[in-house]
Amino acid sequence: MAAKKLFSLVFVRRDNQILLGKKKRGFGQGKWNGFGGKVEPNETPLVGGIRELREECGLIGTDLRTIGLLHFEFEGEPTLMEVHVFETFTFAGELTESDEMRPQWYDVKNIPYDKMWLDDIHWYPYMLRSELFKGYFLYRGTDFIVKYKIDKIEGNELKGA
Ligand code: 6U4
Repeated sequence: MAAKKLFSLVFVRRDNQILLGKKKRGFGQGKWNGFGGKVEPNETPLVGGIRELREECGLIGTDLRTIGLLHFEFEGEPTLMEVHVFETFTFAGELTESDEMRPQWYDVKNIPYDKMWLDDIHWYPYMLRSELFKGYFLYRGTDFIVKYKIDKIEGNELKGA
């Protein structure tokens, strides 16, 4: 089986808005996304998500809940990316721009899909409805999805993920 790399991805919500950040450097530079990154060896995805959210935009998520699980493969690359997706409707702290991310609130009806990862348009609708989901995407490069699958799931299917 391919080696697996763990990531977390956090979405902060308020009323009909969602907080996105424009990635200023590295993987996915220039794209709008949730906040997150690699899970450190001593962390759970939840702990990593809370840390990355704080590092990248200054907010402390106070009620993160697992909302989805994504797997990404890139043709010709041996590693499978496993991204644990969280939402929080409550938070503390002050929103600040970081070296990595420029945060901005978006109306949920006005998500900038044309400036995001190609897969986002497929699974954000589940996330925005707070429905648990599981997704798999096979990319060729970063601008073409060879195949994908998304399923709505029951909570217990995420246990042990
Ligand atoms: P460094 O550069 O070591 O600080 P780190 O912040 O740990 O990196 P980073 O920024 O590479 O990790 O993490 C990538 C982030 O992008 C994670 O939150 C997962 C997320 N992500 C990766 N592929 C994605 C995709 N296809 N669609 C998406 N989010 C993705 O919406």
